[in-house]
Amino acid sequence: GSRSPSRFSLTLVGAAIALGSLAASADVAARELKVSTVLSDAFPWGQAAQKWADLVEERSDGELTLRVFPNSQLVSGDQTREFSAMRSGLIDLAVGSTINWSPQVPELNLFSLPFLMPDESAVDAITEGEAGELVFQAIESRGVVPLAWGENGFRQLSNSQGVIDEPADLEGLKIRVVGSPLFQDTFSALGANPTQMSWADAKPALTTGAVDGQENPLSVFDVARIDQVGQEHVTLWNYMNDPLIFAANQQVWSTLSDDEKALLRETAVEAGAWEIAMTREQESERLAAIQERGVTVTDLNEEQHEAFVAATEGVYEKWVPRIGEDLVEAARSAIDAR
Ligand code: X2X
Repeated sequence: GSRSPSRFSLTLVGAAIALGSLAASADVAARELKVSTVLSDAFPWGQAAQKWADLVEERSDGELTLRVFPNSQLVSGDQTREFSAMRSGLIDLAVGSTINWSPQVPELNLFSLPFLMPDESAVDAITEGEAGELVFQAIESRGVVPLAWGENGFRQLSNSQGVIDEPADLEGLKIRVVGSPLFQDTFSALGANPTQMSWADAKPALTTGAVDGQENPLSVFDVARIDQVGQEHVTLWNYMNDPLIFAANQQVWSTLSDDEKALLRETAVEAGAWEIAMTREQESERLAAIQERGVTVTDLNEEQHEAFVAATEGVYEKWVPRIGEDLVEAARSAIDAR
């Protein structure tokens, strides 16, 4: 069949429209957004950000590019300034830790309440329910748009001095802690001598023996080879879990089209789910690798666990009011109902 004139002109009109919209998108094209992370893509955390960038790259036809800046470099290594920097526009996007953002968003201390979340399903019950919604509202009310959850993981205790299976073993030990003053209180309650410092300063401090111990997820211990700086003892106490949050600066967010917003959100959710699953699956291999390198790994029995819980109860008295009774209650009922 021969092409009818009317169909031909329709095709031309279509082509013109297509060209027009191409030209229009070329005007705002190749927009690059900066993503901040504390850890590089040697770690699941950095891989979460890279996955986000890869998915956006794949699906935005090159209109939107995410460029990942690891090692807290956008805040000169001071990870507790990441949230402020994102709020002020120095950072467009971040995949950040609840601990590091808690100085600006006190509600995020929820996840640091000692022994609140016994297992992974407790974490999910919070992040996927009403409590998670309240946490996202708290972030939003402080000028940042939360998009999705990831996971740094359950934080375990390591030290260079000996096996720790009761609070008394922590007596006088110098422990490197992060971010929120809540950590100061938890480790003081346990009789330790906590010192707050950035991740950038942590390994040197462990190397010189300026501190005796630290706490981080097994993935961080494993990848950063914390065993090589004298940390020969690990206690698996699951005392808190550090979720990651994908988020955007509000100003940047408001300039995006609805399609771009949907794309960023959908890819963040996907990258987060991917990273959470991967981190959890790798946990047993990590443990085996650490043990193979000669690290003593200590599990707590029920009685030992209870002793740590009892010793840190005071942290709740001080911090629940700051976090918000309603939020803590929502988290508790989600955990009970899981
Ligand atoms: O500083 C840490 O310990 C780290 C890397 O786990 C966080 O950023 C919370």
